[in-house]
Amino acid sequence: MKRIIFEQVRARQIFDSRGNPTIQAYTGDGEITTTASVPSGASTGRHEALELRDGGIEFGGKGVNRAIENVEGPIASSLIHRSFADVREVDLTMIKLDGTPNKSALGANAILSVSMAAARLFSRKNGLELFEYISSVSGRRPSIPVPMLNIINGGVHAGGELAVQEFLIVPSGFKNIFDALRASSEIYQSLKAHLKRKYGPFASNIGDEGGFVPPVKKTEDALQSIVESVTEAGYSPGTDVFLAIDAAASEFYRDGIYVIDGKEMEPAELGDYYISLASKFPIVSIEDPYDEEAFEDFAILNKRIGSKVQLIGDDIYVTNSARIRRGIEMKSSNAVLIKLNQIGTVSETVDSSLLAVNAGMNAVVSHRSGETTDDFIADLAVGLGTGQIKTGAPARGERVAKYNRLMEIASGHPDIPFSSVVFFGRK
Ligand code: 2PG
Ligand code: MG
Repeated sequence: MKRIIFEQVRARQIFDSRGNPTIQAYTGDGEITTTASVPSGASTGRHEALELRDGGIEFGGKGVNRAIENVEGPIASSLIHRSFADVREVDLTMIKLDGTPNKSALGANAILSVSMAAARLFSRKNGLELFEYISSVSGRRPSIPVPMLNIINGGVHAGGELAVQEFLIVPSGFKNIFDALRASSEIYQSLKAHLKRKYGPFASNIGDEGGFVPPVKKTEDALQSIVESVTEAGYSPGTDVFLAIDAAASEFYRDGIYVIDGKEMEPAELGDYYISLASKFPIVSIEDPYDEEAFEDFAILNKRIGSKVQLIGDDIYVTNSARIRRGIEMKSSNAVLIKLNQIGTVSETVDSSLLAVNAGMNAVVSHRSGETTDDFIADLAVGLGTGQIKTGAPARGERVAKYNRLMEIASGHPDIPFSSVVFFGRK
């Protein structure tokens, strides 16, 4: 691999898919310039790395001028005119410069924008596609991930009444990404017609991740509509298309109680509820079933259904290796969600994924609810080769950018296998 002497480290403000400011960085060696943009979550975990915002009046306090100043000031000074072997060295330099455990001095958004742009610079400089470079950093064989598409939005991603944040389809029974995404698009369109028929024209309004926001209150009603629209689109629920949910349960948890579907539930009751849902519907994956501190409740549920259903930790782990390690020790889940901006550098994201997969867990690369059209995570998912990605509905520019990039990679590299991920009991 060629070393790079950094000659350019800049940043500017752009808008994310919710219309809030975010940061786009530029890195260059005087010959090539690469850019990258960072996303932003809404149901953020308490232990995520710090997203630096300006506060004050402009943009309701969400300005990113301080993050930009940190890129163009201290970060640029620590990188420019210096030679680096790989993105890992760049990341380490920024981590040391920041000096805090959660990147609160410089901002994880500032650091990540440079880390991602730098990964692209290394890939370009070495004549590699980004996924090939990520694969060289991770040491893993590339695969095209099975997509998980969020087609009904609830929780804090929507103005509806569903407590569960995401209702996803998982087209894992197809032979390639093209057929999987074709089915997803057809199901998305059939769900739109189905919801309009059932609930009227407003039912096809959409939420932050491009999924519909029908006027339903109950988890089961949303799942039922999806199952019916899978069939109406000509596919077979439980054979080629499966379901998944992200409960994002921290958002409906107060003082030991979960408020969901008009009921107040204790952790054990909620566990029974998830198990009954998984027996009624072809659910292969449940994310964040409990609050972000509930390692023990996660473990109890994992013991009950972990051999049949993928149980993903997102807010509980925040892509942080120390928290993932705790989850491994306590057997809290059998899968982790992987988000670049929860931890704040590309190499730490790779390391967290490796930690999880080496412990026998699944790792699912994920977008954020506030996204840009940057398609970095498509390459990340392919280069990590862990077999799954969730990046919203098959609609809206910032979501389809990732799916389109997956198809571009698959077209250009027909030798890369489509993942044959196993969802613990269901293939
Ligand atoms: C999640 C994500 C992405 P957010 O909870 O998994 O779907 O949402 O970016 O709002 O945290
Ligand atoms: Mg989540």
